[in-house]
Amino acid sequence: MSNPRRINTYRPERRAFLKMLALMGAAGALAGGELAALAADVVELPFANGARRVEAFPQKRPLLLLRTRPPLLETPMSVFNAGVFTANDAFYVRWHLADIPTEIDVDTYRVRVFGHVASPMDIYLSELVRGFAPFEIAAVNQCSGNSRGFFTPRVPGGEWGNGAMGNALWSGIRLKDLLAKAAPRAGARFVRFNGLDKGTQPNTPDFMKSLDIEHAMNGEVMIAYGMNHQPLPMLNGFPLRLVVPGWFATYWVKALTDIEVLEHPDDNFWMKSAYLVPDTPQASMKPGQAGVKMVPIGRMPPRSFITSLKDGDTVAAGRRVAVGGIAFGGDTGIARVMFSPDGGNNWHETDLENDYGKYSFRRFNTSFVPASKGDAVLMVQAVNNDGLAQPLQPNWNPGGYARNVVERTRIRVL
Ligand SMILES: Nc1nc2c(c(=O)[nH]1)N[C@H]1C(S)=C(S)[C@@H](COP(=O)(O)O)O[C@H]1N2
Ligand SMILES: [Mo]
Repeated sequence: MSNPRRINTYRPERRAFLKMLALMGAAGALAGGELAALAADVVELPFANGARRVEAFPQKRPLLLLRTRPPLLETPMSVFNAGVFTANDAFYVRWHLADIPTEIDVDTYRVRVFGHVASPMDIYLSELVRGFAPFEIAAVNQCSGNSRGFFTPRVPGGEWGNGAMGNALWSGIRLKDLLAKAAPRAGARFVRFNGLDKGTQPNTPDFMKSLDIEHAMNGEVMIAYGMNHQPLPMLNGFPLRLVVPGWFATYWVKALTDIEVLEHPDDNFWMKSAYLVPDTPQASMKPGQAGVKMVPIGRMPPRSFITSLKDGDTVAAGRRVAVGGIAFGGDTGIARVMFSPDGGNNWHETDLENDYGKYSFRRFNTSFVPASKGDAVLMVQAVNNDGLAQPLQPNWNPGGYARNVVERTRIRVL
């Protein structure tokens, strides 16, 4: 078993990070390697085989370890109670292929724009950072398989709890501006993205994702070099990653090096065979159901989570209890978050905090007075600005994707 702390060498990583910070023109001191110790070295997620060791990887505080190589690291739910933006060192990590970048030379790193364009180009980091108008957006990065561990019947894949998500302020440039410079030719239909990571076997399909050209050019899809005003952590795609606001993170290609304009649909493995969901409401089907049309996963539905209380917490009968949490609308903003203190019998609307834009987490607050002693089930339901509400029943699909059922927090009233 390899030592996870050794997958990355400390010095080159730090030097590259500082160079990138200088390139971004960021001022001020670095928040130096703060390791917020968690109480336990093992966390129990509430499903079968849910025990997770807690491990610190480079530039990361201890996170829930699902797999070492390539790393799958989950953010503990307590982090989401600390603020509306997820700290970079607590942000979850997901890679598919074992050969991930561990060192970057900021001076020689280049992005290639090629394919069905009039002016193919190779662009250095410094040109990309300085040569285009800066752009910023707050957006939730959520793995398609977030919460897969709760699927019943279970499905194969990374058995995440609810922590394969995070919210950051992304800074960089609009993809549209870079593509315009390369001048897509008539007939351009898709844009495919590839990063530095590779499989260890010659026949492992390289991880590539693509978007419709209209989507790629919508002025919101961006190439980010900053995450919460710091360079991206190496494990989150340093020095550049794609950000596709409102869409599942599978499209948010990390360590981005290749942007290829295509005239035809992309039939590479990661588009054609992986990350498909039923073309049904809530991407839901019955286990074993035949003849279901499958389509590439895309935009996110709304979700919400109580973060101020967790399963098993105790409160006092007759005393007002504050309840707070986070919600996001998916590909549009949050209209409201409803709260039920009694397993769904009564509901009331919560107060929403600051709005950081329609793709961001939004904090909500409310309170209730538990009348009687015993077990209580607290529920929250987000409704987005398209009128889409979280379902009361869980959806199911064989990939374990896009779970967004109304969550339940079970507490005890003493
Ligand atoms: N180059 C590259 N980019 C990638 C991936 C990958 O395996 N390789 N995985 C994608 C998936 S499925 C997810 S969920 C997100 C995870 O982003 P994070 O590790 O920054 O949290 O990265 C996406 N971008
Ligand atoms: Mo993912």
